[in-house]
Amino acid sequence: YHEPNCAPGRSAITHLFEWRWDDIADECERFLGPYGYCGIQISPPSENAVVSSRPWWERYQPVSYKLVTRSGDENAFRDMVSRCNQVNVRIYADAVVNHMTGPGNGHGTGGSYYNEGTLQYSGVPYGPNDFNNHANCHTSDGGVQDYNDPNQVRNCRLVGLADLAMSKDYVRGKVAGYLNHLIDLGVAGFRVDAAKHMWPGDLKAVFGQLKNLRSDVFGSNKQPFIFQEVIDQGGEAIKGEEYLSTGRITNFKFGLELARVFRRQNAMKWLYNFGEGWGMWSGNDVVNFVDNHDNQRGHGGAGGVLTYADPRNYKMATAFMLAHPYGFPRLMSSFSFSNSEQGPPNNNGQIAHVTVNPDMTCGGGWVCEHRWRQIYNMVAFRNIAGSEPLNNWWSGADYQIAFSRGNKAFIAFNRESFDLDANLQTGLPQGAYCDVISGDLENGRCTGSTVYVGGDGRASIHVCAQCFDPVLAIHVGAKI
Ligand code: AAO
Repeated sequence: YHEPNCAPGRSAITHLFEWRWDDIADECERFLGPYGYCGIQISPPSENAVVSSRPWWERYQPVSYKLVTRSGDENAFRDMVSRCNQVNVRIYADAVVNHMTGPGNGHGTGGSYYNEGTLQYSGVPYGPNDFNNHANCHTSDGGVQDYNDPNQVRNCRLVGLADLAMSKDYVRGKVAGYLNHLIDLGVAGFRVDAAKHMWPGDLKAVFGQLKNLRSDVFGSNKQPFIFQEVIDQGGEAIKGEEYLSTGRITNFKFGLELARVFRRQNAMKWLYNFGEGWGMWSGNDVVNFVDNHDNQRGHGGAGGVLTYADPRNYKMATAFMLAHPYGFPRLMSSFSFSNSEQGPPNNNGQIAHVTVNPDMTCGGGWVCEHRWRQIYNMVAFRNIAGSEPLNNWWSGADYQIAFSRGNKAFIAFNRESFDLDANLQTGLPQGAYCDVISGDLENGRCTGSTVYVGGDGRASIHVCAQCFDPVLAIHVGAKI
């Protein structure tokens, strides 16, 4: 479950938060395929409760496993997966299987009736016996109150959401059936929402029922990629390690640590042993990110991460994530928001199409961090760097660092108040290279600054303190 199943030479995914399936299909063909993205985390595809103000979070309240949401129906979903796979871009579905809805009743986005009061979810169907209750959750209100009590975390309600009894064979079968349906449609794996709120043994039992991925797309005997949302920033009873036999986990320490560094609260030079050396899990066990859809808006633990709202630091932290060999990276692609509940850009409740500007950025309220030059060019950098080790580490001052990835790629960062001017070993073959942070290589010409590497691999590196982006990155894929 640890293998992302990327097409060869691809190594990063992006979360297209709340995008429509038809827009994602277009984005695969016109951008993500050509620019080397491995894949996409999509918003939950299962039918959800309709909350009157249409907040983004209604999609985390499943009503059934029918594939009908504001992003599109099953036909649109099938079309998206097949068109994306065709251009070597994988789809990872956000699987919300810990719970169903919060308090209320009515019809979901696919028309299925539900009633949380009587615990009836006719579209699955689930009934009252399929949920945890006071027999195994012992808190006064039936909700998770103390994160230091694993029994509460797994058997009680997360923020009031009806908690499925995944110890039951029937529930396991329904969940596995849902995930297998997505596998049949061609997905490459799953983000498992609220994994910390499910017992590791129950997850093992469910994943044990999963099919292999479609062999016509992925080759034979490939298991789905599974990355589990487990928030472990240290200091709670439940540890990320408990979930490593059923896949990778989301590394919530990563973005917090990088935010501190790029905000100048912890010297950048200490990054020399970033990753396992900083007490994080092994690189093969994690999905890393600078921010996610929760913590960028103050939900789900951990304020204090960098987001698109602080673009200069955000691009630097993202460049570091993509340049560094540790772990598997996920990029956030947001819609802009002014309050933390607000749903995506929409027309009378229908999610609006993403608009693309002539300069490749997005409009209409879609931020599209994944289309920022400093970010998509670093995706290419990571693909080129491949499995090359981190070499030629250099730090000139507390907030000036540089390193190479073998002899394929080189990057330098400056977060001091004075310029970085140094003759550095880049590890690269002799030649002229386009700095892919300040520009693009287009028709053999660099629209940004050029770096000349000598026969000894050394180059004079200049990263001004006041630059628009105080980062410089070169690689053998952008040699002039
Ligand atoms: C909505 C309403 C609620 C209402 C509910 C039911 O907002 O008021 O009660 O419906 O009617 C999303 C939204 C929720 C929304 C929900 C359902 O964020 O607001 O509720 O949809 O519509 C915990 C879980 C984690 C979860 C996170 C939000 O462990 O799994 O809460 N994330 C996922 C999704 C998320 C989604 C759901 C789960 C539900 O990504 O989008 O919710 O499907 C500690 C714990 C964490 C815990 C946080 C927050 O964090 O460790 O496990 O996350 O608290 O409760 C320090 C610590 C850090 C700690 C943090 C905060 O930083 O280091 O560990 O402080 O105390």
